[in-house]
Amino acid sequence: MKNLIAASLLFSFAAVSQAHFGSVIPDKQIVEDQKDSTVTLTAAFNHPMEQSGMNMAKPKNLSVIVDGRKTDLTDTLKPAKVLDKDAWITQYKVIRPGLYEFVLEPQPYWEPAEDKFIMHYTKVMVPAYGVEDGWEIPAGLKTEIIPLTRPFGNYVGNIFRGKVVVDGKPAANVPVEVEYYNVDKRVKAPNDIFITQVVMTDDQGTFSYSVPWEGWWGFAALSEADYKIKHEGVDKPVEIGAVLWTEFVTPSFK
Ligand SMILES: [Cu+2]
Repeated sequence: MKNLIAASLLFSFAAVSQAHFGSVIPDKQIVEDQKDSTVTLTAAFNHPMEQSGMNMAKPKNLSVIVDGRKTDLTDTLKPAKVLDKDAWITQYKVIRPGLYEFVLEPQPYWEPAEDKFIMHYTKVMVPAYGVEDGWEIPAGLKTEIIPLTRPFGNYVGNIFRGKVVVDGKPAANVPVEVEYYNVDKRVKAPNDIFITQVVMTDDQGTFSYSVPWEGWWGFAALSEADYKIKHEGVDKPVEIGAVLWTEFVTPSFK
């Protein structure tokens, strides 16, 4: 009996510790060729390292920011399946040189296992035709990671640094969960503890993480919103996540 209770306790802890990530991942990290200038973006909500998903309701908003100008792409989203769950896809043709910053605001997601809503504001940046300026400029989201390391063109082993803000103010001492987008589950964690890597922001809201192998990595800085949302008539807390995706690459050697 005691063992059973212990086991079920363990079980519930394991469920709680699963890290959710909003994801917006482009099919290429850089646009450099006019003949291959359409970026396919996939928006989903999942556990990237474990490659298990949740259904994502149609996002409230997906926009692209170029030279400070924001264009709404929400109507271009089409339903798709990612890891057998509802996800969203769009294609965006990049014509001019510039830094293209894609930002997604989701609908609140009700997570019964955590008794709260989750909203991950997610962004990814794609430099096009040699222009990379502006990656350090905030997008003006409710919460976001402002990169202190350029969020593209990075080698494996580089340290990624970012500053987390909520309503434009530094988010001090909040956890930043880090996960690898584990395509085809090619990486196996030695223990569940390894699935999500965790760092904290300091009192300035900054964090750093050294990326150990190539691929797309998601950084999710988690705060609690200053408002509640009702679930079946009861006020529930809202986890707001600032998520940023960035790809790290191993160069080829002659
Ligand atoms: Cu989940």
